[in-house]
Amino acid sequence: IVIGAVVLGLTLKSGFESTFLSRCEKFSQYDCKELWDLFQQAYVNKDPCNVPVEAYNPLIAAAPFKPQCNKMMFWSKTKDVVHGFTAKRKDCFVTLEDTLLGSVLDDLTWCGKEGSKDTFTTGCPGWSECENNPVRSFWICASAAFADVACGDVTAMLSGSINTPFNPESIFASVEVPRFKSPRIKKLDVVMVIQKNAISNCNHSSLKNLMQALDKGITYSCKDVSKSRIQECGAKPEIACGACW
Ligand code: ZNA
Repeated sequence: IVIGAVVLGLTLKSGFESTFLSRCEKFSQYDCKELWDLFQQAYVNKDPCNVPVEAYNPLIAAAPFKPQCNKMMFWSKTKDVVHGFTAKRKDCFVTLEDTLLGSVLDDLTWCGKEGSKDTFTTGCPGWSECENNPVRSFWICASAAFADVACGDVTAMLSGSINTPFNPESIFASVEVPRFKSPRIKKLDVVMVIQKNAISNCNHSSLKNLMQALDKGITYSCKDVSKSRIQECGAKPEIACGACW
């Protein structure tokens, strides 16, 4: 069958391409085949340690993020809590992973190889193995574009279970916060996720750095909120978004 397909000039879809297209097709109004082609052009036939952030600009231009003022949610080291919440309360917040490109590529690994037209899902460089790897460059490019359209009051969920809740190395600190501009953004509401094992909270010194990094004119607030309260708000649609914490 494979030989027959090749003779006929057809190409078989890889599992990765099928996942990309089926996740994409949940969003109507986009040409998913065109997005797949633009996506591949960023990394296919390239050294997987030499894919710059800008390689994904054409893809993002074809499926731009739309501003959703007062609903945009950022996060760092709180992925599971955030998505557990936003999965149920789409009325309250949207994360990058709720957008077309974010949801299509969330939790996937991919890379190309010099001299090959294929997409690989194994043997790809790890997140910090080399800086310009295809996965890291995509998330930096997408995070920058998502932060560029943020407006009104934005929310960020940070973790009270780590030593440095606002870590300068994180994408949140290095890519997203520097793009928050007044007067487009009025306020940053930090939600510190507090679990039993908490070792930091809104008083942590790294949050002073966050305050200082904010564009003049953006108001800052921080609230310590237990993980159970966040989950309760996720489970009870009758709680108004503004009353969650
Ligand atoms: N959905 C994603 O996989 C993803 C999303 C990856 C990277 C960034 N984002 C954006 S940026 C997201 O929408 C948040 O608004 C921002 C979070 O980035 P962060 O501040 O760097 O937070 P984080 O928890 O350290 O990293 C976020 C995700 O990046 C993780 O869940 C991993 O998928 C990946 N990641 C980050 N650092 C590493 C890593 N994967 C492997 N090794 C690492 N050292």
